[in-house]
Formats: sequence, C-alpha cells, structure tokens
Amino acid sequence: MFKKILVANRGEIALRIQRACRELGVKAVMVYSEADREAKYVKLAEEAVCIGPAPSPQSYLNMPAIISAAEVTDAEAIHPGYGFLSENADFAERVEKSGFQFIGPTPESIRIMGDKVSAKQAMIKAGVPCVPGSEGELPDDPVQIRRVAKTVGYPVIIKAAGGGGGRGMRVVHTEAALINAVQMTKAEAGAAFGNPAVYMEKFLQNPRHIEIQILCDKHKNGVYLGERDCSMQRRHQKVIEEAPAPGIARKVIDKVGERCIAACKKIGYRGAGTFEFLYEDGEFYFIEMNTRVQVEHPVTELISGIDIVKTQIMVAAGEKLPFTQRDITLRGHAIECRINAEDPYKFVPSPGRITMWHAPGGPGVRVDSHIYTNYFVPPNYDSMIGKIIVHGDTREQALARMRTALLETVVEGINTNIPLHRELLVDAKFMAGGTNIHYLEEWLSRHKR
Ligand code: MV4
Repeated sequence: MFKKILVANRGEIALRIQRACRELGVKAVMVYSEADREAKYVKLAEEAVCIGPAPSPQSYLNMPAIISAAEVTDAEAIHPGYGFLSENADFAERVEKSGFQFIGPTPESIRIMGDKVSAKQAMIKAGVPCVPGSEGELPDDPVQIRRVAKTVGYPVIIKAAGGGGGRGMRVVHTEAALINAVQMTKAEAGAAFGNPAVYMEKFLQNPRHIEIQILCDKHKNGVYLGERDCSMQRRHQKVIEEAPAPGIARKVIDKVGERCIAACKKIGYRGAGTFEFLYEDGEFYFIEMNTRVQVEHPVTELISGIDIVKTQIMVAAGEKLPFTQRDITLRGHAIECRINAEDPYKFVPSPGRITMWHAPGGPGVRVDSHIYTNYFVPPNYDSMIGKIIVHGDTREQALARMRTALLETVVEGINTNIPLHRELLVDAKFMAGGTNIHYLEEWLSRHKR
C-alpha cells in the first residue's frame, strides 16, 4: 500500500478521500486554492499545500502546480476525485511520466472513453447494448447522412464525439432540418472541443438515466455493484440519485452488469468506473462511460457495503479486489439528495458565510459535506456543499428517513435547495418511483413561483 497520496480536489470529495486514507493508514496531502484556506479538509490535514489563486485554471486545473506539490511532499500517488482533472488523459499521463500512480484508469482508457465515438465502438465490440445509430463518426456527404437517418428513423440526435454530459448535442425531427443541424453541431464541436467529429443516434423520447458502477483491479478481476437511478436531474445536473432503480428486475441488471465487466476486461480497464445507460421500454442503451469516482457513489456504498474510494486506492496500489461478484449482495435502498448553495427555485448560486449548520442524524443517515458553522462558501466553484444520503430496508423506509433528515437539517446565512428536496420527497409520482429524465423539469414548470 502507498505511504502517502496527494488529493487533487476540494470540497466534500477531498474530505471523503482523506477519510478513506485515514482508514487505510495512508497519509493524505491536501492541496488548496487561496479561496479554500479555511476549508475543513485543510484544517484536518496532516499536510496541505497551496497550489494557487482561487480561479480553478490557476489551482485545481493547474497540472504543474499539482505535480510539484506531489514532488515536494513525497507523495506516491494522486487521487483526482471528480470534475477538474479527473478525466483528463493528458493529466493522467503527466502524473505517471512524473513517477506517480494516477488513482484511476490508464491514460489510454480515459482517452477511449473521452471520445464518445471510440467509447461506443468499444462497447459495440464488447457486446454492451448501445442506442442504434451511425456506426462511428458521421461522414461529410449529405446523401450518406440522410441515408443513416432514414435507417435509424426520426427523431435522431446528433452528438459531438468530444462532448458528453449533455454538451454538444442537437435533436433533429425531420429530414429537412438534418444537414443544417449536423453542420451546426460540427462547427460548435470544433470550437468547443477542438474536434468536429459527430455521430448520430435514435433519439429516445422518455428514457430513465440508469448507470452501473464497476470496480476493476490490475489483475483482470472486475465486479459490478448494481445500478443507480439518476433520472431526477435539471439541465444535466443530477439532483436526487437512488439505488436500486425502482421497478427494474435484478436479473435484467445482472445481464447488463456482466456485459459491462466483459467490456472492462476487453479494454484492460482498472479502477472505478460508471457505465451510463438510457433505459426505455425495458431495454438498456449505453451512452457514455465515466472513468472517475462519481458524486453519487455513496448510494452504491450503502447498498453494497463496499467502500468504493478505499477500493480505488487499493487497486491503484496493485492489490487484488478483496471480493468477487459472488460476494456482492445488495441490501435495502439508498437515496441521495445533493445540497446546493443556490436559490431553491431560481437556481442562482448563493455563496457566502454559513452562520449556522446542523447536520441530520439517526439510523441510516450519512452526511458527506465539508461545511461547518462560520464556513464561507466561495463563489469560484460548483455550488454543491454536501450530500445527505440515507439507507433503509425498503424504498419507503429510505424515503421516510430522508424526509426526517431534511427536516432536521439547518443551513443559515445562505440559500440552499433543501426546500426543493422537502417538496420532492412528498411528491406522489416521485414516491411511486420510476420517473424519467424529464420529470423534474416538468415538475418545476408546474410549480413556478
Ligand atoms: C440521449 C437522449 C436521448 N436519446 N441520447 C444527455 C447527457 C448525455 N450524457 C446524453 N444525453 C442524452 N442522450 C439519445 N440517443 C437524451 C439525453 C438526455 C439526458 C440523458 C441523461 C440524463 C438527462 C438527460 C437530459 C436530457 C437529455
């Protein structure tokens, strides 16, 4: 095992990784920007290094500053967390060229999954079900583009190979609008991602967003830890996640999970990863793979009993997975509410000083947050200030525990989306389970204020 690792992130995930390190007996070097001097994970750190000014390009995205911090502190590995440099293949490569372990997959794996066309081709080859569409990049010839669209059937969606997470896509309903839409998406993709390549898929109108968590070691072992339902989202920002996905049979998940692991073995994947699927009419369609730990990993930890962050570090150090697929049993139901510093209905960010923080508690309640009373939420970063995660024997018990947790939680001095969560947790359709990716936005337009 490593003696010391560097945590190249901030906020709740920096604290989460620090906690995993303590459990493993690994020293954690924290890095922070000038805006994060007073952060909880810095105060709790044995060792911390300032890597630059508040704007992330000069700190949390500053590769030389982060690698230098690892050098001066004698760290052996770098954990990138999520966001920032976590899915940057060039960073992973520079980390390894500088003699450190990157806690994540190889730069090659990150690169394949970062290009959505090559990711999809890898999945097709490995037998993972994908959305029907162009096999690979769309050609330039309008005649061929029209032919692909006709075969796929309208509506279709044009997506940038360099996009992902909702960036660089366009829905096309008619042949008349097709060629212009392709050209516009290509131009935008070239400007935004430096890659004009686009591909086409059948546009699914009312899917759910279901993702499968996997973990692989460097010895060809891999497991899937079931699924998460992340359909409750607004503008591609997830708001509530849960596991298992309501109403999807375990044997259906197992079939897809096994395909995911087969794909991992085929590409030599290692570390934690997530396969994102759209789920419609009982079928799974792969869309993207995330090569990092995700914000919503705790719901999977609660139903599986597996510490995903600890396991990431162990497998990066070369250890074998301490469990096989047969050892994995999923128990009960978990729900996560993301707590954001923002206006609960207008969604404008609300940074500033937290004058009072009371965390919820009780059976089956977990809080992953770096905030404290008198903490100043800086305006420079993402507005997520923490997550409340609950576990119960049943979905109903988890919902009840979340309602109580949200009732107990106090955040004063800034606005948060807790009032929105309190309303969603008593919404009849959400309580019934299985709402699709459009549900929250439709709910918000019905509840305008
Ligand atoms: C789609 C789709 C419908 N059909 N692909 C948006 C984020 C990116 N990961 C893929 N996205 C979508 N791809 C096909 N073929 C609808 C979406 C989509 C979406 C997906 C997951 C979660 C929320 C979403 C919100 C809007 C659109």
